[in-house]
Amino acid sequence: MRKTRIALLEKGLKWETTWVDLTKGEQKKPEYLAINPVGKVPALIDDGAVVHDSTIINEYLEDKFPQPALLPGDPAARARARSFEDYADAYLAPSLFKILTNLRKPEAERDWEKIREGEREVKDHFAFLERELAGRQFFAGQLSLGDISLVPPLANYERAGYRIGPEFPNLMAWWERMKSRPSFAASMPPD
Ligand SMILES: N[C@@H](CCC(=O)N[C@@H](CS)C(=O)NCC(=O)O)C(=O)O
Repeated sequence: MRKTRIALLEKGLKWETTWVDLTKGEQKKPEYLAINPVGKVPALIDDGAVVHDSTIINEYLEDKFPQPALLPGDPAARARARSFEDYADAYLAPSLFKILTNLRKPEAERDWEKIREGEREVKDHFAFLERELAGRQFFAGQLSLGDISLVPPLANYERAGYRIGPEFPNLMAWWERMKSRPSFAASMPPD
């Protein structure tokens, strides 16, 4: 998953990828279930340890390879960074899902009400993120796992033809900042 590739890249770590073809159901085959019994990607194998779930993998990377740090030192700032990780997964991603799953369907099968609902929700999320960035370069002051978690959903939003509007200048500037990092291009999915 891109979120994990960005964390690996930001930490300067090397890894080898084995792509699991979800369209062929490879994630439910015994060979993969032996690695991740939950049957979902991604999973990380490191030094004999198997870690799954992209959030947990990134926390593992932070614990095992603390430099460069992707969480601030102060407990309150760490909690703030993690809260944006949670926001990306629990709130932003489900709203985007309403849009993207429908846009992937043939035109006649699209549920436009769902798409519009998703679009409205995304705007509300952007308004929140805009406020949270006031006076900050990154959501928790320094680059963190919180910023990184927001990148894949926003990249998918852009790939679908949407743009963050000029009514969200802090978010736009932050997005350009994230896209200009080498980890953005280097983590691009293969398709
Ligand atoms: N919370 C998990 C979600 C994992 C997840 O849902 N992965 C999807 C791909 S993005 C998957 O494996 N889907 C295949 C399936 O559910 O069978 C994470 O962040 O790693």
